[in-house]
Amino acid sequence: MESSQLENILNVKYTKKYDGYVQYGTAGFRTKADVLEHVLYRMGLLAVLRSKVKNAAIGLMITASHNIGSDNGVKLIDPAGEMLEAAWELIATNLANVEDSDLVFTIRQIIEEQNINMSADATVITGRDTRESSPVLLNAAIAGIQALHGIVKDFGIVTTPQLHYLVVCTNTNGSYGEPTLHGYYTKLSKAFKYVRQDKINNGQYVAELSLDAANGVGATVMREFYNYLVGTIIINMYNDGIGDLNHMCGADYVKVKQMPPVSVPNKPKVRCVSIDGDADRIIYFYLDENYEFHLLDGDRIATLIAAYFKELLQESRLSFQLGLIQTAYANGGSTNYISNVLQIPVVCASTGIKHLHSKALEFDIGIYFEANGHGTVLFKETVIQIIKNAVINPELSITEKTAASKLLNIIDMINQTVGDALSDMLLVETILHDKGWNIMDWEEMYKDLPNKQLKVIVSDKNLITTTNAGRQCVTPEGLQGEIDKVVSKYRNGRSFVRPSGTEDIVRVYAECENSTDLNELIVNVASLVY
Ligand code: NG1
Ligand code: ZN
Repeated sequence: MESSQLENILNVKYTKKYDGYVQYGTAGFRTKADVLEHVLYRMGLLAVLRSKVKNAAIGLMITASHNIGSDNGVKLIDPAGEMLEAAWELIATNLANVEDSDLVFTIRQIIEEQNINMSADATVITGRDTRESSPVLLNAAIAGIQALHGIVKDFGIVTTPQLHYLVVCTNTNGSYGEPTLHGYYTKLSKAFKYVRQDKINNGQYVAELSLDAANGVGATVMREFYNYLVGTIIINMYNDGIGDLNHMCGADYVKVKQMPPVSVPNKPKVRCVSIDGDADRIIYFYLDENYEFHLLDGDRIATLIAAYFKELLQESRLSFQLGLIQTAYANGGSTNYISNVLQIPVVCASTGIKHLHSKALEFDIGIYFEANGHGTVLFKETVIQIIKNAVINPELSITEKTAASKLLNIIDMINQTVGDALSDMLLVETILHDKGWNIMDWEEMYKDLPNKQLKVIVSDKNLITTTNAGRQCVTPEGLQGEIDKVVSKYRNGRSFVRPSGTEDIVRVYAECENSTDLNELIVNVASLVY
């Protein structure tokens, strides 16, 4: 299509019916589902342009992750599985908000500014979660893609990480994996089975867990995935699709409220897992014999992985530079443990997965996790090659080769394209199995500092700006000084405030040594923001 023949992209069905401003934030557009139809249509158009620019397939995922069921959202996935490039977030925001009368002009402007060859091919890989509004929004996106003659490859109901996987596999001609859901299930489950061999339980480890699927897409996908895992682990699924999405369940609820989700039986010492509405976040929890709740969040998962990799590298006598990436929300207890006990470099990145992902790429093996349970591990291609060579090196001992071969299989179990709750769950289960640990053994690695998060509703969250990975306020002037004054009164106290990138609120985080001080600390800091 020539840029001069764009008039037929005006589609009366998808005219702009909402006057409010929508913004492409850290997780794409996310708002009330009923104002999104024109946005999805326009994102379909934009995905085609992006595909032409990159000369590769682009992903388009319809989900609002852990938000309530009446919300929805869309995000575009770049060719290597990464989040959309920052400059295009601004283009997306502008395109979503222009009046219908300016739509053709704006598209033409993007084509010119980005120097897009309109005769190039374009492929958009689409997927959606289980929200009621998702099919209608998918149709809008497909109409947009087709209006610019893009090819649609729709995978229907998928988790966000599955869509990232499909994009990467498509763009690497299958070298990362087969670009189908069957390919995804096979790759992960084969590696999982290999590492645990035929041993079902091991020491304190019992191959049975409870999964809170947040009534989301994770439940649908897990039912299918389970067929590939039969005989290795028992997964008892709750919140598996009947109840309200993310309502009193799911990883975000359990992490923020620090309490168990509804519907999961209150049985002490049972290993429980909560994932979120699009299955890219995961946290573990259990109740002790006094029915007290214990949370093992993204920080715990990251430290478990880091410690295990360190051991495997020592056993295989391979030497790579390991690094761990956290955000300001990481518990101080975990950061101390990683630096002082594991002696692995820790980097604090800004909140939002793209920031962690890019820092992790700087290491041979970069482990990144947000405290909320979103994360994965990245391996440099050279590292994978060295491990592959080690597995077949006749000069290595059996112990060295076994460790190298475990590492190689673990790499296959990990969805390196983005944080993936189901892949991360298999990884944690593999480590616990190999170590013969129950969930209490895992928790004993280090002590978390008591911590809390609050959401504060303010008239304009953007009045607060921050620096130093969100840990210090720049504006309003004087606010940071006030926060420091409050925090200094508490032993091992730490607190910060930052505007959320996904909700119209300001987040307040606090931790300190004494749990009885915690409420006072966070309330005092929150009161500075009102
Ligand atoms: P915001 O709303 O910017 O705090 C939240 C999470 C991020 C990330 C994004 C995207 C917290 C404190 N923040 O961002 O970690 O996951 O959503 O989903 O959990
Ligand atoms: Zn999510």
